[in-house]
Amino acid sequence: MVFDKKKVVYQIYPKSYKDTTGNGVGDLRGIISKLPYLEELGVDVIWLNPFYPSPQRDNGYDISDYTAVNPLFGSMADFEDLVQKGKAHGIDIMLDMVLNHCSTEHEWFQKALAGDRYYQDFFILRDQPTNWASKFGGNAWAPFGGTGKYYLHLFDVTQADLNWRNPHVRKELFKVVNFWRDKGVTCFRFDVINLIGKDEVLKDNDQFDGKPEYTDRPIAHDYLKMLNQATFGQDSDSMTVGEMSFTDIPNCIQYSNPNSHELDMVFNFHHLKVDYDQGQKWTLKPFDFAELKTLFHTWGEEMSEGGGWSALFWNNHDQPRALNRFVDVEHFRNEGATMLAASIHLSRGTPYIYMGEEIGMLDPDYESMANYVDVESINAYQALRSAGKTESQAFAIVQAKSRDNSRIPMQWNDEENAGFSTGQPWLQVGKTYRDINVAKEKSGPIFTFYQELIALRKILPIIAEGSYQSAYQDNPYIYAFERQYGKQRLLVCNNFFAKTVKVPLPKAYQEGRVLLSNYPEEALSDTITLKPYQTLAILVD
Ligand code: TEU
Repeated sequence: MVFDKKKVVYQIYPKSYKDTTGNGVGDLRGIISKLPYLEELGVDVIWLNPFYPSPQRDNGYDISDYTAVNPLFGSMADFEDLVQKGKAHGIDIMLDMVLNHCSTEHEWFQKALAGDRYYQDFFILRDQPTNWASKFGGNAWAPFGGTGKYYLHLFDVTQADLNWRNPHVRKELFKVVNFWRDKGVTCFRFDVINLIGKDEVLKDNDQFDGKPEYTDRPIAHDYLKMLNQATFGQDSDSMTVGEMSFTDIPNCIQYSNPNSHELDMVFNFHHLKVDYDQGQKWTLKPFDFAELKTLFHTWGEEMSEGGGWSALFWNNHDQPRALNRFVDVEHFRNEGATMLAASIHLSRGTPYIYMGEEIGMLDPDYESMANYVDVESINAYQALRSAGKTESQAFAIVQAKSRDNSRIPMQWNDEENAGFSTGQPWLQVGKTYRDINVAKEKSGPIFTFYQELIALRKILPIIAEGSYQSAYQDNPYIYAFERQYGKQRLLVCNNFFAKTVKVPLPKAYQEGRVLLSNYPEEALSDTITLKPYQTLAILVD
């Protein structure tokens, strides 16, 4: 069965959502306590970042036990309660499955290290390392104990890549997914799942990254079909999303077209690299709007034509806040936040909201490196310093780019620690929490706009299902698209700049009606005037 396209997903970083114990770390009971809030917003699914036992070197993406709950976040009984109570609020739980790698503290790795041949074949071991860089800096291979061999870790040195070529590994990983299915979970997010199909022969290459030897290889599609068949493919109400690192459109169509029996939808990150200088993350550059637009149009049209499906998002736990990247937040936070929301919620794909986005949360603007805890940020700062950047230059880059930007505690109210915890939060709260918090924003323009977008999607199939065509391609300020469903047409115009822009409105739309805007409504005529960061959606029935 094809999953329900009317659904909207809300992402929760459990460590930072709501702490009920006072230990400074968010927990499952905290999430349960916020279910009424999430129901009021209108979301259907909550995706939880990993809460399994883990040494927390990469905040839970280094899993040491796939089928248990880290006591830091609560117990298995709490999780079961969350599933039950979630259902009572009309909310399903989406679990994060990190099946490309596990922690070096996982018993599989420990047994392998102790000399067990069966478990050694669970990992990617070689006599000689290649020249590939790890995605978190340094070489991607580390000595495998005292054996003289090396193991592959595309991420942190404590995240060992699993050998999917070994059928025993696949069997174990499928068992993990089925363990959670048995708990009533039907929705899954698969971490960097396009990296699971490593080539048999791994070689040095000029880019020092080995990407072609492990990204989007045909065998990854085969493994996904097996995963689907052995696990969630058996549920009529499943919903799955694959996180695709450095991918392309043909592969994403294949991953997400229902005929392939792989996944329901895919995340890609191209649109969040338009402020990277020469493709490098640890740089500072204003965003390139023309590039952003071309990417959205190309992906939108080609995924639509090929029957693929995208997970649409501006924010997640790995990204600084989109508001800080794409909007003049000092003057137009409300307008910018609502425009960004409409630009994906009215587009073709499933929208994902990252906690705090619905109240327009911002980056924390920390003033010292001592505030940052993320392994990637700390490594990057050191690498920038070694490459000759001054302390303040390196800091400015980390401040703009760190993943900790989005991982700060959720801002519930203007009380101590933003109402997140009565203890010392594991990551310092953002500076803005006295002005920007749920208590204050719930009746404000951003939260209510999100409610409206989510509600519209439920009643208008053109939003959930319509096709995608680009519009006003040549206008340098506007990102616009048309949706089509039977005889209905929807035009969505988004002004990405702090200036007023006028464009002609085609005749057919002059007779339409304004479905939604983030400015007071005006009558339609032969020209539309878009105010700073205005979004305007016009429907023709
Ligand atoms: O992220 C995969 C990924 O591609 C990231 O490396 C991303 O590019 C980077 O964080 C941006 O700087 C996933 C998870 O979302 C991330 O939190 C994990 O650290 C990573 O996998 C390893 O599991």
